[in-house]
Amino acid sequence: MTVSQPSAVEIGLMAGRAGYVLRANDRGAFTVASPTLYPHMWSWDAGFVALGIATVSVPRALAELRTLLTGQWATGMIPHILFHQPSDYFPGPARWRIQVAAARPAGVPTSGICQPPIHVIALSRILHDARRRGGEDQRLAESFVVETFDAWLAWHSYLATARDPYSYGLVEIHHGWESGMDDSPRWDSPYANVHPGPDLPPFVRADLAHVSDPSQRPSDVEYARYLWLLEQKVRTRYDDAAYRATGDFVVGDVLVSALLAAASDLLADMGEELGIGGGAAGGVAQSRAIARRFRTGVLRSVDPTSGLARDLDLRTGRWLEVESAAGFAPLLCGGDDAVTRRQRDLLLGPRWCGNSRLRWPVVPSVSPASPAFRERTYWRGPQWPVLNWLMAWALNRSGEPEAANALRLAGLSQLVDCNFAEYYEPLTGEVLGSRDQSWTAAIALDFLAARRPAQRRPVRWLTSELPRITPAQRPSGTSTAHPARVAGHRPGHGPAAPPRGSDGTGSAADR
Ligand code: 9WN
Repeated sequence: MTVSQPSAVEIGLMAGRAGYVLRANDRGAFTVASPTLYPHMWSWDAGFVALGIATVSVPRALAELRTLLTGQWATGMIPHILFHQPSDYFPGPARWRIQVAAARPAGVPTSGICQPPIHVIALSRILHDARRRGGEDQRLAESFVVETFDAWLAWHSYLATARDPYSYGLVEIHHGWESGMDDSPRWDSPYANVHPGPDLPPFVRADLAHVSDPSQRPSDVEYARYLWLLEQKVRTRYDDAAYRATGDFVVGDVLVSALLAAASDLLADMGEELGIGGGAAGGVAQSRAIARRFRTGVLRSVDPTSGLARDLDLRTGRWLEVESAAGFAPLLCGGDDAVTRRQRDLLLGPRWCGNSRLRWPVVPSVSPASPAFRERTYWRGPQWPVLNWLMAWALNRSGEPEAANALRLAGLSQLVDCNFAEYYEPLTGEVLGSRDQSWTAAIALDFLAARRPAQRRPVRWLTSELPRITPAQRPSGTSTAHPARVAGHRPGHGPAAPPRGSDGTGSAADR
């Protein structure tokens, strides 16, 4: 059976429906991550949400980031959740008990851990778009960067110091939630050393009430470990050094490190362009130094055999060898052309986006060829549209606009049913987890607004280039369209990397 290409009407509906989802999830100064499962502001969700909203309203996008910064701790940490309103979400403020922490923010209740530093990457894109539009949007975006430059630098410096005290060049995470990929098999080995004590306060999970099938979520055993680490953070009063001395889970995260490196370079670029953060000891120089250290750390983690970056268990000193999408960290931060080329080929090849079993040729959270792959379970295999966005962004950044565009188009095809799900079953395309997830709708808007070269395209223009969609390969079936075939890209024959544009995309501002 061949599924026909989305029509112009479907594409138009997607833009309208994505905007509607973000409007419905808008609570005034912030956007909930999803209407029922995640009724609060999440840190890395807010970054993606802001860049999607910016395609419609630059002031509202900037307001999202401004609200996020109201939760910033005195250490510079941006917490992973801001709890603006009561809800049944668990664990909520009563469990996080951040009143024990001297560095907590005044005003808004928050969690006590963080998430990947995507925010400056989003801000850089918003600035780039606002400049293209000029006028009031440009003025607002530029003054926002000037106003918040130090706050972003403090956030990055927190990660570079409190979370990398020995200058390994890998950001240390203290909880799987800090990776954004909660139950990824990346963390199976370190979590095996997390043993909830008998004094773990009892708990009732709220998340299972919001999904149709509990097996799509982490298990109760996993949840007990998550809550045990939370207790350990509370008992060390959210002091990073004290937690490091006693906590069960301390891991160097390659994806967080790569995002920090990329975001730090972009912050330095913006500082230079706007004439702020100057001088030898200024924010620009600090940002460049952070970028260099973490890029080096990420490149050092690459497994010569698999070509993928590896996390480092800092409790055991062991590299964690799992075929997860985080292994493409070097593609995000660059720094070694040979590694970048190898990663591009891997990403488009049969263990990843080019896998013939995939319903849509977009990056799965775990390779379908890996023994750890579980097609329906959360971060253990399903496709997360935000990961696909990151891969497309990274390909552009490394001078691969055709491959990036193929991921963008396949990603749009995946979203054409307008459910904007949290994640997708990679073999059947079934929607999983929450519906009307804000960051998924935001990604759709950003993908729809992508321009080439240097111009926004009318939405209907897209229909002619959407890939022909076929169902997943069944025993007797045909294979699905792959990025390489869709875009005419021949792995191993991509162009050499051009100089980077100011928003981190290719120099022709092409995505
Ligand atoms: C815990 C909000 C968040 C995302 C994470 C995703 C999930 C939370 C949860 O939802 O995590 O932070 O309760 O499962 O794993 O990446 O930011 O969308």
